[in-house]
Formats: sequence, C-alpha cells, structure tokens
Amino acid sequence: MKADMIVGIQWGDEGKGKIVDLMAQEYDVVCRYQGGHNAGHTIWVDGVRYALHLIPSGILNPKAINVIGNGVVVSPEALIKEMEQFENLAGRLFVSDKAHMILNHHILIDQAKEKLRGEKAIGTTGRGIGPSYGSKIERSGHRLGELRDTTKLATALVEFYEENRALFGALGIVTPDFKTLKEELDGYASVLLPFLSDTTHMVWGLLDAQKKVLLEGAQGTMLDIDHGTYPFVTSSNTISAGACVGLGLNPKDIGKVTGIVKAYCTRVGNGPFPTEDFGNDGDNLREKGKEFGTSTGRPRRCGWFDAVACRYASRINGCDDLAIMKLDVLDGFETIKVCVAYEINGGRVETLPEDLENIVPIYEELPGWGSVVGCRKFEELPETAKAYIRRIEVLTGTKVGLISTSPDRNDTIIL
Ligand code: 2SA
Ligand code: MG
Repeated sequence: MKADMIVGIQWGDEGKGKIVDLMAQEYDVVCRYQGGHNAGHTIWVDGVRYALHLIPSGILNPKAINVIGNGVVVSPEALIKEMEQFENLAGRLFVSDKAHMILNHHILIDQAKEKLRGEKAIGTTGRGIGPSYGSKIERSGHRLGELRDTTKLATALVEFYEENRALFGALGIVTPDFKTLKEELDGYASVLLPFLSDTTHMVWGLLDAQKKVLLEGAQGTMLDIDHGTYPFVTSSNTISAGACVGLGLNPKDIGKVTGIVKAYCTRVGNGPFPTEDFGNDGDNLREKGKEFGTSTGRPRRCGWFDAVACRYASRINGCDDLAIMKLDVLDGFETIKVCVAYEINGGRVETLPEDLENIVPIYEELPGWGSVVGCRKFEELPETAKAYIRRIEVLTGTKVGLISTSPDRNDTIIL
C-alpha cells in the first residue's frame, strides 16, 4: 500500500485542519513528519473543542493509529499537555524515539534571537523550533529516546550549559542545577516512555499490512527551509519530500498528494508576500476569513491568490490535485484578482524567482459572486465561482479535487 499525503501549498493556515479531520475518518493511520507545536488547528467534535499542535488529527477517529515521526521536533512539555485532552492513548499514539526534543534553552534562544534581530525579525512562533532543528543539524541535539537514561541526559545538559555559559549569560539564560533538570526530565520520561517506539519499522509494517496511511503536513511550501522564502521560513522541509525523511519512507511509498490552498493568500510573520493587499480588500479578507493565528493569535497578512507561487508549489510537491479552502470568504467581492505573473525590472516573469522582494504582481480580474456558502455540489456554485475554479486549474496546471464552502465538515464539494 502507498501512503497518501496532504501538504500546505502557501504559507500555512490553508485550512489543512478541516481536510485532515475529514480524511482522518477514512484512514487507519495518520502521521506527522515535520515541524513541531508551531503547527496548530482546532477541531470541534460533538461540541467539544480540541486544540492539536503535535498530535495527528487521527486522534479524533477512535480507530486510527497516530504517529509522530522522527522528523518532528517535540517539546515534551507541549506534547504532555496536549495528551491530557485525551483518554486511552495507549495503542493509539506512537512517537519516534529518534525525534529531537525542544528543550527550555531552545525556546529561550528562539525568543532572545528574535529580539536581537529587531526589524529583521523572522516573526517566529517563539516555540524553539529553529534552535532545536539547529542542534540536530549541528549534532548536539537530544532525541526522545535519551529520556530512557535521565541521569546521563541531565549530566550532558549541565555540561552543555556550562560550555555555553558566556553566550547564555548574555541572553539572560540561567544554568539549571542537576537536580532540578533531572526531576524535570524524569517527569517527561514517566509519561512519554510508554509511547516511544521505532516508528519507521512500524509504518513499514502497517503499509505492508495494507493499512491506509495518511501523512499530515504542517505549515506550507513557501515556508520550506530550502524551497521557501528563505530566511523567512520555518526550519523544516514542509514539502512532500519531507515526509520521506521525516518518517523513514522512500519515494515509492508515497501515493496521492493533495495540495491544500486557500482561495486567497495569507501569511503570518515577516518576509516577502507578493500579493499582499494593504487596503480594504486585505482588511475584508482578514475579517471575513477570521485570519488570526491559531498558535499565537497574531493577525495574518492577507492578499489575492498567487497562481505563480501555487504552480511552483504544485510541481515541487507533485500534487495530484488541489483542495481549495475558504471559497466562501470571497463571497460578495465585486471583482476577484488572481496573480498570473510577476513584473520584474519591467519584464514579465511566470516562474517563481529566487528573490520575491522587488516584484510587482500582474493581476487578472475575474467577476465575483453572491454566495457559495453551503454548496455541496459543483453544479450548485454560481457560474462566476465555477469560472474562478476552472481558471485556477488552468493557471496552476493542477486539477481541483475538493472545494470548501464553509467551516462545516459537510459543506464540501468533492469533484
Ligand atoms: P517558526 O516558529 O520558527 O516555525 O517560525 C518561522 C516562520 O514560520 C511561520 N510559521 C507559521 N506560519 C503560519 N502558520 C503556522 N502554523 C499554523 C498555525 C499551522 C499550520 O495555525 O499556527 O498551518 O500548519 C506557522 N508555523 C510557523 C512563522 O510565522 C514564521 O514566519
Ligand atoms: Mg493553522
């Protein structure tokens, strides 16, 4: 069996939560492969609110197995807090013992560095994501499996704090004493050790046993550490290829890839955003789309659909189709703009350049519509909304497989 995947196409917050929640009902296994608790979505089930940051969405399907792969950076504290929302996790949640930990100093360094960057701040979520991945790449990180020997781990950490005393001192980070550190790690170990396992062999086994596996991407393509708008990116490979590395799969294990896009664009944090609208349209999109971050509550920057960036993202992820989210947010706009190319130094460019800073989007204007709220069949959409969808398919070279017409799970058009 091959694993299917959903991946963010823009700058995160595309509405992956609704799709994964919808799809998780049909899958036996749901896996996360990158990012950490910088991701986040809220799911309502029978009037109860669940906030998910690290635990895959399959947790709301009582029959599904959930895997946090080696490519995820795990804050033991955040994971434990999230686990407290659920009962009977044994046998339903498995966490790779190779996943790197986000420890206190990573969070403090993340926040201190952002302050030092001043106007050049990336606008991180302040959750220690970058410093934890940094330690991993630099080979000084600590994996969850090390919680099996907390004396050894606490000793290594005290040594590490000592070695970096000058730097940490300048950042106002206090060296914890061995006893406090060991107690903290013992607390993590007592909850998490039963959930640690070799998730790579486990997922292979599940695929071989013909189980349906869903891979759940976090953030979006334009935030990819290699292929996004560096340095204004997150510290992981958010594109589909990241799933191979972050779970121990090979490219042949991957089946259908669905790219999730909003019918317009948003971005939270700093960095280039060609189609950002600073006027009324941007404000309208933010109000109507309730565009405020789930993890940090920050207002999102808003603008029009960028078909150039989407075509690039679709190619790099190998998208079989696109799911267009929040089409209803475009209700009531007289005209809807789509970016079809960029103007760079007076010339027209139709591919994504390395530097997105000094470009002017070239728009095509399409007629708007009254309302698409609650449409559940393509035929029910106003003609101008159908034309918008068809135009996106042509411009991005990717077919649209799903359209969301309200936050309700059922207000979804499957094509
Ligand atoms: P970090 O904290 O190091 O990852 O921040 C680096 C940049 O990445 C951005 N970032 C995000 N942008 C949008 N959504 C994010 N998470 C979603 C949420 C979850 C999702 O709803 O919170 O869609 O999967 C997210 N995470 C990181 C951040 O703003 C910085 O620009
Ligand atoms: Mg989100």
